Amino acid sequence: MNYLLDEPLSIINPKAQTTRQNIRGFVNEENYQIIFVDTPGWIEASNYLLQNTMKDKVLEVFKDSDLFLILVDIANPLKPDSDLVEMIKKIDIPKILLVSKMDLFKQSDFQAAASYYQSLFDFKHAIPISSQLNIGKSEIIDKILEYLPEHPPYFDKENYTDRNMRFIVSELIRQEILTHYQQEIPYASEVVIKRYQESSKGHFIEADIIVERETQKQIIIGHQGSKIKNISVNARKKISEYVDVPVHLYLQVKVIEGWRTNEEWLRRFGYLV
Ligand SMILES: Nc1nc2c(ncn2[C@@H]2O[C@H](COP(=O)(O)OP(=O)(O)OP(=O)(O)O)[C@@H](O)[C@H]2O)c(=O)[nH]1
Ligand SMILES: [Mg+2]
Repeated sequence: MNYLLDEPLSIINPKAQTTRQNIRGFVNEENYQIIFVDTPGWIEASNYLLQNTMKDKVLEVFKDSDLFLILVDIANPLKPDSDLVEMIKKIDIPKILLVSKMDLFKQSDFQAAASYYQSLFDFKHAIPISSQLNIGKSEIIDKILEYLPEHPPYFDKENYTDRNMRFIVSELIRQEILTHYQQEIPYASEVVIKRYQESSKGHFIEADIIVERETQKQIIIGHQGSKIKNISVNARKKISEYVDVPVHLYLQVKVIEGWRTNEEWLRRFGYLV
């Protein structure tokens, strides 16, 4: 979606399950507005409540979508299980297969991937793409326009998302956690913005990093606070680049045992309504 929007809206990381929520991004042109929804990746076997909410987010989006863009990564090809195939088949809107990371592959690999997926479920078109080499964007937009219904724009065409700065900032901090910690830490972490104040001197932001256990808190903080300092410096730089003004960022680490499996906490963090 970032590639299509030409904006760094969704955070990106090699680790799976980076995206946890549906994020709407708009491509606005004089004659049209395309609303994309970047969803979490599909988790075949979900193990805890947060993961269930991520699957629900994916399913929820089809209720009012006109097109289903299925992004597959041929560097890590997924052999979808039969439940996933059945689920895709049941989604009764036109589908387009996007085969990503074509900078790493040949045209024949694309054809092989497209025929493999065609043997599983039906799609109208398959398009090879690479955000790195800028391949596929105009073809995707052209195809989407063929299916886009006539309607006045749903959102203000001045904006490219309906997400607010608090959300974007919390995601930029989470991106640093995904980058700098391994194993369970990124999955056990949540970021909550406690204060977001804009002044002539810049943006003052206070945020909590929530983890599930005291041991995880110590790992996040690191020896004499070295790790959290590093996160803070990097996140501040990224946020400042994003908002284009100086940023003052204050991070605290808190433990909330089992937040990922607790309905009440997931509701407070915006994963459940
Ligand atoms: N080689 C190559 N890598 C890419 C390309 N597009 C994305 N990537 C890399 O693929 C990895 C995953 O990207 P994400 O955008 O986080 O993937 P996602 O599909 O949103 O995954 P989740 O949010 O984790 O479900 C990152 O390391 C990106 O840098 C591409 O065109 N070529
Ligand atoms: Mg993502």
